Amino acid sequence: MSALAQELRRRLDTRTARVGVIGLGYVGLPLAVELARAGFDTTGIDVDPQKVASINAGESYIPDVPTADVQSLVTAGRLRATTDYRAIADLDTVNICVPTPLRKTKDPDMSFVVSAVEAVAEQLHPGMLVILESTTYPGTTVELVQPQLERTGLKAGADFFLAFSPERVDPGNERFNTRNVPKVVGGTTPDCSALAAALYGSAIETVVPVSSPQVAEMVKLLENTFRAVNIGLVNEIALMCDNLGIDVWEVVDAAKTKPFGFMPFYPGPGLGGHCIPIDPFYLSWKARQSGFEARFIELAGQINGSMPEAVVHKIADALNTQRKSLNGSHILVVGVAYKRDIDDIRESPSLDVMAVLEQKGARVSYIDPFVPVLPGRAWRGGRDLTSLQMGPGTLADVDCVAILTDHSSIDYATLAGSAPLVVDTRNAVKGRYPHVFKLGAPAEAGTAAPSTAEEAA
Ligand code: SAJ
Repeated sequence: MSALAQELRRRLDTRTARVGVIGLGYVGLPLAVELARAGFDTTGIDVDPQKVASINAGESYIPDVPTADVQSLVTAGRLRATTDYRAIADLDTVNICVPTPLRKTKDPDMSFVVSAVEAVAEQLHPGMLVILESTTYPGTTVELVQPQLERTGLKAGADFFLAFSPERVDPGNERFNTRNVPKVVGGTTPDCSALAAALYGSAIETVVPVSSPQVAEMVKLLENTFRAVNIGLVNEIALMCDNLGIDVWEVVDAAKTKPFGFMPFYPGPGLGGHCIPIDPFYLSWKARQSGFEARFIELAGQINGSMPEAVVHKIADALNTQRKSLNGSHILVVGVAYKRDIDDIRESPSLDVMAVLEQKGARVSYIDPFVPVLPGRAWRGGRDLTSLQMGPGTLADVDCVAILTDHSSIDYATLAGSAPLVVDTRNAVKGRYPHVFKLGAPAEAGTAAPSTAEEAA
């Protein structure tokens, strides 16, 4: 190891290194807290003055980070936050945890990473360790970040140290957290890998060094593409089962009894969240740059993207059994968050379903205990909505209940018992009822309304 690397290693081992985290969201804040808890003097940096003020007031705005933890670390002088990027000049290490969204064209939007790296470059000094955590296409660290930093004249691996380490934060997961989820890390040189591993090793139980930043970047994309493709597969199986009159939920439950070589995924109204719908397109974009067409990713995207329309058709078909049209019907959507028991509506397929229902003339309302208000621009319905409360009168003028996200706190048996019609996309209603239509399962016999007066007689 060079003298610079040895000195940084000493500071890491003795917890005297001054560490920093850029981007204090659901990834950055938990990481900053773990580094401060490990004994480092930790500085959080964010463009949002509200986040900075909350942290310095000892308050957490991330549900997975207890305010008490922030309070005690700030009081101990171990954690602070600032909007001033010049603070980087005093840091020995900095982790970049800023968003990497997709543009409308499904191309990567690297603007947040570029501006964060630019800020680091302005303050870069010999002996610094820079780690990118933002999910991105393989090659970002070496092809984009390294040249941007080396324009200072300093060289990665010799004057400063550079690595990539994918974030594996699963918001709301009570079992897995920043400390106990293994951390993959790949440096541009062996010294870079060793120093990044030493930093994480101080705060995280298991560190998994890999040979390069590209491998580490690809690990994350494989993890999330695996999910997107398998969700797309089970959604296609559900559409097949709809046609074949087979209950896909029963099929998956039986398939998961296989103790090896199988992992259950479940059908749904589409693919929401800020990871799974986004990350695979970073990979397919990069593959396309080298002339390779990532067909699984594109196909999964098409299937998952078609699910909201499939759900609307299911609702129309269900109304049809009661001689009702979508146009003019009141549809109560249950669950607008993108997955169970969280309040995040980013990319939620529920919003797509609601927008299409509105376009087709249905009157849309919703219930979601985690999302009290829904701005019109969020669901493209042109008006702000507020979550209804479940009560005796709630369903009085409802023509169909559409269960799109199956929050645990809702009593689906009572809901199904008092609703005239239910479309269930999450198998939330246990059992089979003539008026409950499940995604990927046959309607119960005897549901068709009488088609002639004689039959009705
Ligand atoms: N979904 C299905 N069927 C499934 C699983 C998910 O329709 O079987 C839908 C969800 O409803 C949601 C979307 O897919 O709309 C994404 O769900 P997710 O369970 O993948 O949850 P995310 O988006 O919060 O993914 C995160 C990811 N974490 C990181 O990227 C660090 C992912 O890697 C995790 O595996 C996932 O949480 C998790 O396991 O909870």
